[in-house]
Amino acid sequence: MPETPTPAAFPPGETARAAIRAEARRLGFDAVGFTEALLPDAVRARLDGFLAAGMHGSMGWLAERAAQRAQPRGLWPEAVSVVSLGLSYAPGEDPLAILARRDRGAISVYAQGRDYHDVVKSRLKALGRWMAQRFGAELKVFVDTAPVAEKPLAQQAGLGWQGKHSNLVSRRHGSWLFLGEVYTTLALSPDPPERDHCGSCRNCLAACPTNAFPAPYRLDARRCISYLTIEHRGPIPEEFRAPMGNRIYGCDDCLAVCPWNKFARAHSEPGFAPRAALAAPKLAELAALDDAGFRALFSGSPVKRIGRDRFVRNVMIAAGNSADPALRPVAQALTEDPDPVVAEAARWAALRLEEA
Ligand code: B12
Ligand code: SF4
Ligand code: SF4
Repeated sequence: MPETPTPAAFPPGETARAAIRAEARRLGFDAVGFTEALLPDAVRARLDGFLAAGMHGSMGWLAERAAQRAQPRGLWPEAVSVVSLGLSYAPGEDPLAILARRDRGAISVYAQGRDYHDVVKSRLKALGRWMAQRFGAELKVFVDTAPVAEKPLAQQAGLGWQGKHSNLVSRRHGSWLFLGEVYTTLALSPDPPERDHCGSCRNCLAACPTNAFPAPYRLDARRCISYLTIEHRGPIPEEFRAPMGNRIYGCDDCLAVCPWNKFARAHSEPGFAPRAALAAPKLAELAALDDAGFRALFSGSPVKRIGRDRFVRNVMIAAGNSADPALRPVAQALTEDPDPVVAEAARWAALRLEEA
């Protein structure tokens, strides 16, 4: 375990904690907690187990920087404390209702508004600037993409616990928190970690359309629709195509069935308001997108990063599952697409629709 470095500013104590918490709230964060920049060896062991089993699929970047991910001081040796922050994106309406509208595409709640990376990052930077000015501390801010174990840190900082679906669940915000962190040289006394409140519930495990949970708390990402639609390049394996239904970007099923969501109030972040065009888009219109049309429709949205080809591949799987005869010529038209993966998915869809 790395040694504790000497903090730059010592000891700011409770006043600093209260001030940081107040500033984070003022900036719009819904959850704030503090923890030492040190994770138990169990986090590394679990990550190693996940990687050794190949459950990360093609996300090689998870393996490449495992030591930095599993231990904050592996990434930044000077880090003393971590401020863990949560921003709610709890939907105002049932996120699973769209699954019954087979001629429409289901885009995960988190991706229907502005890209959360931008929204969270700008607030983290504002908090970081304020902390640097106020306390003269050094700091670094992260959201999602850095090698940081965001969920174990958030649990340790008391924001919630890693539920059986493996995401962080909060007693106040349910499964709907985005996470971000400030690593700092400031010594801040830690909050008590949150304990597990899943009890005997198994809702999320039962709800998964692709049986992606080999055991409670363990996710085989290769089977997860979120991975298949966002991270996975190439053809989607046959066994997952029908269970995908009309999910074309991400998946909310295991999050949405969590009983702790009933305590969550709908978020009030204007940036996360669903864009009208992304709440229930018509598959026929999405299938017609070329590169320029795709970039224009998804400007400022996280969907943009998967590119037109991967996106239209997903749309073709949803079309094949739609049983909508009007989508047959749409699929047929894409069987000659210059992208071979799109063309193959379109042939599959056209055949399914013919059989239907
Ligand atoms: C890789 C990744 C993915 C992958 C893999 C998901 C996964 N569960 O790891 C894929 C693409 C599938 C994915 C999907 C989603 N993701 Co994602 N993802 C990440 C990322 C970048 C890294 C996560 C990671 O380290 N995974 C590696 C595995 C090994 O870690 P783990 O889940 O913690 O697994 C541990 C448990 O299995 C645990 N374990 C094993 N046995 C036991 C036993 C007990 C008792 C316990 C407690 C734990 C435990 O040990 C493992 C290793 O630590 C994080 C951001 C970050 N930097 O942390 C976002 C992040 C986890 N994702 C997020 C979101 C929102 C999603 C989606 C909901 C998006 C969507 N709607 O489609 C889905 C949810 C799918 C799911 N059920 O997890 C949010 C989650 C917020 C939250 N409240 O937790 C994060 C934190 C991004 C953010 N900054 O907000 N994601
Ligand atoms: S996001 Fe969907 S596919 Fe992935 S584990 Fe949850 S329910 Fe299963
Ligand atoms: S649905 Fe149930 S088992 Fe899954 S995370 Fe929520 S409380 Fe835990």
